[in-house]
Amino acid sequence: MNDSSMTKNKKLVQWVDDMAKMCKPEKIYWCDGSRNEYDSMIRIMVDSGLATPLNREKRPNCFLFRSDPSDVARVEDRTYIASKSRDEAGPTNNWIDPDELKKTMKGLYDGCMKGRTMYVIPFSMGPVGSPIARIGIEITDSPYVVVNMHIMTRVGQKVLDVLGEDGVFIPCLHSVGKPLAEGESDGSKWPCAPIERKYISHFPEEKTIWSYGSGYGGNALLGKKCFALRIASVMAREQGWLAEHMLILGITNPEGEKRYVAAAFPSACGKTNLAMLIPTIPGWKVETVGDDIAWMKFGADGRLYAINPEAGFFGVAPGTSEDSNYNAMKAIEKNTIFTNVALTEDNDVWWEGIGYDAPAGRIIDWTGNVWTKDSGKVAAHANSRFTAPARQCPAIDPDWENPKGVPISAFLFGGRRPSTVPLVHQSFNWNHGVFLGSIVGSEITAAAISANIGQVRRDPFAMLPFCGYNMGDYFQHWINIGTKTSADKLPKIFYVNWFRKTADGKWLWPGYGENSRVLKWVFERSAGKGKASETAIGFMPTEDAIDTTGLSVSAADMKELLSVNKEEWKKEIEGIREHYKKFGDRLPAELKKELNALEKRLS
Ligand code: O2Y
Ligand code: MN
Repeated sequence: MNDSSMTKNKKLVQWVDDMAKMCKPEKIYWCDGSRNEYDSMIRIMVDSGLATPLNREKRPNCFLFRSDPSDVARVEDRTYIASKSRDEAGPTNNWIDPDELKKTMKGLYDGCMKGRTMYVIPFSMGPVGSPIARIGIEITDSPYVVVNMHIMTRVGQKVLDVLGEDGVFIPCLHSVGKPLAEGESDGSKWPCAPIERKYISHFPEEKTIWSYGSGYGGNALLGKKCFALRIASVMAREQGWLAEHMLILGITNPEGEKRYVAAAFPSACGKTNLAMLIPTIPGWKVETVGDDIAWMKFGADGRLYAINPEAGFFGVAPGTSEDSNYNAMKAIEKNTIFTNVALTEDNDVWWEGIGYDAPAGRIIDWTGNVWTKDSGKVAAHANSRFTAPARQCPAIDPDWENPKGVPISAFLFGGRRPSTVPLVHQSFNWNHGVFLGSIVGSEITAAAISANIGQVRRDPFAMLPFCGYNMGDYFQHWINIGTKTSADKLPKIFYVNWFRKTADGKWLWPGYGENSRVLKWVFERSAGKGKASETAIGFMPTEDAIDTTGLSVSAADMKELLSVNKEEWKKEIEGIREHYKKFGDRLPAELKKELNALEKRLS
């Protein structure tokens, strides 16, 4: 079958027809999501040389891809929010007039799929049929995107069945932007367009996504950042729910009581590691619901329930090891796609920070060249990735696919802050918690941007690259959510900082599994227990409130980790005022009030 007879949804059939007329593919193929389909798609790419099968004993059903060196990551400066007015996109987004952008992109899309197959991928973000889930249809000319979407989302006929004759879907159009001439083929070359012709475009009023020119990650797997965050954040605001850049984990105490926590950290702050953490405190267990995105709606009981809209992990490889993330290493032992990592002589994968030296024998780096340790280059690209089914994570939560979602007891916010921000503090109430989310940021440490070293790059709610509308209105939406239920039913809000350093630059906190000690306090506080004292910045654990049994952090360092330096916080206030200025009159009055109150408490 694998054609439009798979659906009776007239709007869908019409849209596919319209897009085919514009893109002019050689063939159209409707994806059924079957194992057979995945295997044959992989086979096509192995035969062309784009995919390398890995060692069958060590990594069954695993494949390696190498992208074009110009197409290795999300391209934020080519990502657009094309709302009707610039103001609606707000000061933190790239805005282009939607008519102008469509005109440019239609010119690029015209005939862009010549010589290629147009794949139609019906996908569900969230368990199929869940009241929190939503449906998207991605049209793409990339078989690499098809196989990744198989892992990252739920694909196929079952989705079309739920969509029915007049169900609503988010149209997601994607092309690698490399039409083929008569008789031409890609061979082993990764197809994409040059940077100035890449466009990752969002039309929030139409709830439509158009992506052109990149085949990589968040630029091309449109269910992830484009739909589940940028477009979903707009839908969530309109419909009274939350679409957040948050991991979701379940934590169980030795008595068997369980609570769920959702946590937002800027990209590259260790969300996947925290989501899969193995506690160092005896008797405690952490289980994973998701590592990147949470969709949350109020349940009939007035609590917020979260689903992970994704079905897989698109995790960064470098730095992932059995020490940093044992569960991730287990999850990627089979049925996994690797992109831009290094290849060992026995056809296994390797990357910097995998926990052991590169094995003897020939190593091929992510560019396809022979690599040696003394080359001065990395073998795996810094943004190389694994795409692995979430069900393969040994710590996957039994309720990770519960269509109702899981009830959230606590939100964590955090970033990389070598100074000022303590290991953990809790907001006084909801609005103060929204204030904490709005000031999330990481300190700039890279030598390359030395002029800004020590300055905080604000990434409110870790949503800076992912909020599909004016960030000031997004803050207001969070404030409004707090009025929809009673305070006791709202998640408690915390700010954590695993990255505090001594004056001479040494980490004060060991991180990884030891973060469970902080989660334990969060668990207790959200249960109305746990010892805390009131400080100028929020509730802080009393000296004996964090379980330090067996922890190799000195009492002095613990004191430093939990200290509040008023002078540093006064400087922080100046930075927050500067950050808030950007939002003009869209900044909620509630947040101005919180900032003034903090200033007063510090004086
Ligand atoms: O470069 C990309 O396309 C990947 S970025 C990414 C991937 C998984 C989870 N989060 C992110 C992110 O940038 O936040
Ligand atoms: Mn992310």
